[in-house]
Amino acid sequence: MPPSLTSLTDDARIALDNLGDRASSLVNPSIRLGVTGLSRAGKTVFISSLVHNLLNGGRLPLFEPVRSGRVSRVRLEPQPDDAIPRFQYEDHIQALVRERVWPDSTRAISELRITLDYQSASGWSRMFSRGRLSIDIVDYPGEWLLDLPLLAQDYRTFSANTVSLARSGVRAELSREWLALAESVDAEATGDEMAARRLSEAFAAYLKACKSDERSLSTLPPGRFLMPGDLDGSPALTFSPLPHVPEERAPKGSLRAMMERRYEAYKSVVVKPFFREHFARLDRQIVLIDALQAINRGEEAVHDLERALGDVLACFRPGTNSLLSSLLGRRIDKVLVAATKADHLHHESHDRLERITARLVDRAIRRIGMAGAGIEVMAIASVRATREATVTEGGHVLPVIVGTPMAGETIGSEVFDGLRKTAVFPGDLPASPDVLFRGADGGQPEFPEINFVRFRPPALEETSGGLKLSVPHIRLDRALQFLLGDRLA
Ligand SMILES: Nc1nc2c(ncn2[C@@H]2O[C@H](COP(=O)(O)OP(=O)(O)OP(=O)(O)O)[C@@H](O)[C@H]2O)c(=O)[nH]1
Ligand SMILES: [Mg+2]
Repeated sequence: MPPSLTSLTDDARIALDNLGDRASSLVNPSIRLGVTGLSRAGKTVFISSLVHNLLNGGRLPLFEPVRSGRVSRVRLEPQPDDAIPRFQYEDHIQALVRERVWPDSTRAISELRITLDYQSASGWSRMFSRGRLSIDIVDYPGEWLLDLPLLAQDYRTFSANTVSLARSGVRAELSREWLALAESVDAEATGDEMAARRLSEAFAAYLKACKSDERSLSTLPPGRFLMPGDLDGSPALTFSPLPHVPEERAPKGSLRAMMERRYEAYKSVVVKPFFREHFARLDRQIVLIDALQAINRGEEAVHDLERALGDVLACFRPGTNSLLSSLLGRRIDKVLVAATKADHLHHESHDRLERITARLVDRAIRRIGMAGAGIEVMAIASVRATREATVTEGGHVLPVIVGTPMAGETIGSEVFDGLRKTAVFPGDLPASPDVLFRGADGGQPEFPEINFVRFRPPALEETSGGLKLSVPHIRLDRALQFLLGDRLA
C-alpha cells in the first residue's frame, strides 16, 4: 500500500479552511506571510524590525507604497486565529530597542496581524477606493518544514535515508554511538519501552550533536526531536530509525513494529496538523538563512546548508510529489530566500553574500522548476547593529565596521564588556561564490577568514526633537517590496 498522506477528511478540512480564509478575505483583504528559517536564523528579529519600521515610518525607500506616501495608516490588529500564540511584538521590541539585547529564542509558531490603509497607485481605482490590506505574519520553525517530506515516506524509506546520511562525512563520527546501539538490537524480537527509549535518546543525542555550535550542521528530521515542547516523552517522540529494515511486515509485538507505529504517529499528530493548519494556508514565504555562520564553519556546514535548503524549497513546489501538491489548496506564489545578518560585513561584501546565497539555492531552484518565477534571493540585515568606517593602517585605507560587541565576545585576547564600541575588520567574502564549492574537477574549496563577533543591537538615533527613529536595517525595504509590493499596488 502506498504511504497515504492524509485522509479524505484532511482534504476536506484544508478546502474548508481555505474557503473560510477566502470568505473573510473578501470583506477584509488579507495575505498570510510565512517567516521561517532554522533556529537562530533571525526570524524573531526580522518580524520585530519589519513591524517597527512599518509602524514608525522607518526609512524604506525601496518599498514603493511607503516611499510614494500612499500608505496612510498602519496598525496592529487582533489576529484571526484564536488558537495560535500571538507574536509578542511588544516584548521583543522592548528588548531590542530599550534594553539593547536580542530577543529570546522562540521555538514555536506565532502570529501577528498588521493592517495597512493605502491608496491605490492607479488613478482609476484611486478615485473610487481606499484600499486596506491585513498582513498575517506567521513565524514558524524551519525544522517543521523539513518534516513535510516524511509525509510521503514510509518507515523503511525514512530509516534508510537517515541511516545512510548518518554514515557520511562528519556525521559518521557523531552518529557512532547511536548506530552501534541500533545495530546491536534485535528489532524483530519483542519490543519493550526501555529499548525504545534508549534508542530514541541515542538518536536524539546524535541529532543534537549535529546542531552544536562547533558543527553548525543543518537540522535533520524529525524536527520535533530537538524542540519537543509538550510532546516530550510521548510515544510519538520516542522512536528511532533502524538500519536494514526488511521489506516484509514487522512481526507483531516486535521492536520494529513498535518503532514503525510511533513513526506513523509522529506523522499524524505532529506533521499533518502543521501541514493542514498552517503550511497549506500560506500565500507568501520568506526563508531566512544564516549563511555567514555556515561559511565561517567551512565546507561541510555550507554543503549541509545547501542540502537543507533544497529540502525546504522543495516543500514550496512539490511538483513531483503529487501527494503534497494535490493537497495544497492554494499556492505560495512568492518565495524570498534571505541571508541575514549582513551587517557583519562591509557593504562591499553584501552583493557577494547575495551571490553566495544564490549559488546555495541554485540547484534546488532548478530542480523544483521555480527558476525565474516567484523566487528571489537577497542579503539583508533586519537590524543593522554596526556602522561602516575606514581606518588607515600602514598607509592603507581599510574598511571596518563599528559596533558594540556583546559582553564576553572576544577578538584574539581581547574580551569585551558589552559597553565599549570597537572597530572590526570584518574580512572579505570571495568575489566568485564558486570557490566555496567543490568544483567538478574536485578542486579544494577555499574559505575566507571572517571576523565574526556578535554585536549588541544598536542605540537608536534621535531626531532633533528627541524622537527615537525606527530600527536601522539593510535592504529590509527591498524584501518588503518583493513580498508585498504588488498587493499594495
Ligand atoms: N547583527 C545582527 N544579528 C542578528 C540579526 N538578526 C538576528 N541576529 C542574531 O541572531 C540571533 C537569533 O535571532 P532570532 O531572530 O532570535 O532568531 P530566530 O530564528 O527567531 O531563532 P529561534 O526563535 O531560536 O528559532 C539574535 O539573537 C541575534 O544575535 C541582524 O539582522 N543583525
Ligand atoms: Mg524566534
